[in-house]
Amino acid sequence: MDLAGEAFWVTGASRGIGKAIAEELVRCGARVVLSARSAETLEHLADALGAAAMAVPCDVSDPQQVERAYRQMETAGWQPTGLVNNAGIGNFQPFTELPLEAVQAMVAVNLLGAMYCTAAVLPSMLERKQGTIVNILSVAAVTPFRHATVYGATKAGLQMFADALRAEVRSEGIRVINVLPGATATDIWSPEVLERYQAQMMSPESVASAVVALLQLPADSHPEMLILRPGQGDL
Ligand code: NJP
Repeated sequence: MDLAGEAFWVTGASRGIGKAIAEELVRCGARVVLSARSAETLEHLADALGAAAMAVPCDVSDPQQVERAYRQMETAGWQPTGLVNNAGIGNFQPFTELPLEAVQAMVAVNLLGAMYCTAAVLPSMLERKQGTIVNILSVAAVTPFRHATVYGATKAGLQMFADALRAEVRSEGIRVINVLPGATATDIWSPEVLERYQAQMMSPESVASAVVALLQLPADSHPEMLILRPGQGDL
């Protein structure tokens, strides 16, 4: 699919995998709406990307903010033809040491946030009978890891949401694509973990190029799931 003329809403675009996806999309001719909570960082990135990018800050865990952000895009004539549900947080501790607030935050951002954004974009996609929703999940959705109980549960939950949604909307011309990356060198990891393992991790640019390659497949194909692990496998 030719990405020129497409406009993708990328959540969690201020850094890491989301930023790399936004940059790669622009490089391939698409426009991007950048969302995350850090407004200033987003503005800088939008400036760097030029006329192809617009910053719309929003906290995806707040349904009112998501709705407002979507209306802002529509009003500005940047109605997205694609959504990349990338915003995510991870708190990797033994379950018994995980504060309740951390549990709630992971569910609110990783699972509910993606559902709120999907709910915002779907009606107009259904009307146009065209659209693409990409979910950046995790290998933790399909592989159990110690200290990733709740994180893995949010990703597995979103995976089933997305799979069931695909069954509902694929006949309406909407593609739902799940990407399950393994360890990638971003700020989701603590500086200690990065220092020790970064050499064994993928770069955010590698993940981004895989995501955008899927988006460029012919419109008559529907990639459903990609598992992308580092060359040497999981850490
Ligand atoms: O993480 P990081 P990644 N509302 O921390 C934003 C998955 N993944 O790029 O709001 C809106 O560098 C945050 O911006 P800000 C992972 O689960 C990764 O690694 O300004 N946005 C930032 O832009 C996640 O789904 C690995 O703080 C919110 C971005 O999210 C995706 O990849 C492995 C937000 C996070 O950037 C990107 O993660 C894997 C909110 N409430 C899956 N909260 C990996 N890196 O190894 C945060 O299996 N953000």
